[in-house]
Amino acid sequence: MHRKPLSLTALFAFAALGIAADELKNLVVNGNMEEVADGKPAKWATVNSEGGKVELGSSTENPKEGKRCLQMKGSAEWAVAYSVKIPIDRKKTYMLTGYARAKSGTAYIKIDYFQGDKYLEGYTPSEEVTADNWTKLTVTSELDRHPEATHILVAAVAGGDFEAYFDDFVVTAK
Ligand SMILES: [Ca+2]
Repeated sequence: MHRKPLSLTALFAFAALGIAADELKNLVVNGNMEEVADGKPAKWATVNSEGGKVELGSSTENPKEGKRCLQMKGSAEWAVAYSVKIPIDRKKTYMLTGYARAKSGTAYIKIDYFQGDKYLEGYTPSEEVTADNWTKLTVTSELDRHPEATHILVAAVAGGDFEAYFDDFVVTAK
């Protein structure tokens, strides 16, 4: 049987798909919270305000996506679970989407700005969630406000007497 070689049009179509796939690649390590280490979402760590406490866990209770989500339980002015840092291309804009629900207390997500390992004391928050319904949250990077930033990370934030759940964090660059 005579087979035609791939047409140029088809090759261009494949190239365009390659570019689209790259742009849509999720830059958050374990953003879907499916990977677990020591009973917690792997590659996520916590910090909290002075005098507060937070327990980080991997929960199978009503995840938004897949089989697991990130759980934060505790009491604090604020408690943060943060991702591995993402090196940035300053010519691009970074879009974070993620889901949160708060059984108690408050929950939101944010982008933090870093110069190497140094926190630039700047962040961009999403809307706040105070209900136990999965809510899609969106944050767009503001690199022009942080001219020294070389990295970002994404974080889940809970406050008050909280039991909050987070899932499906995705960062894409455009
Ligand atoms: Ca998940």
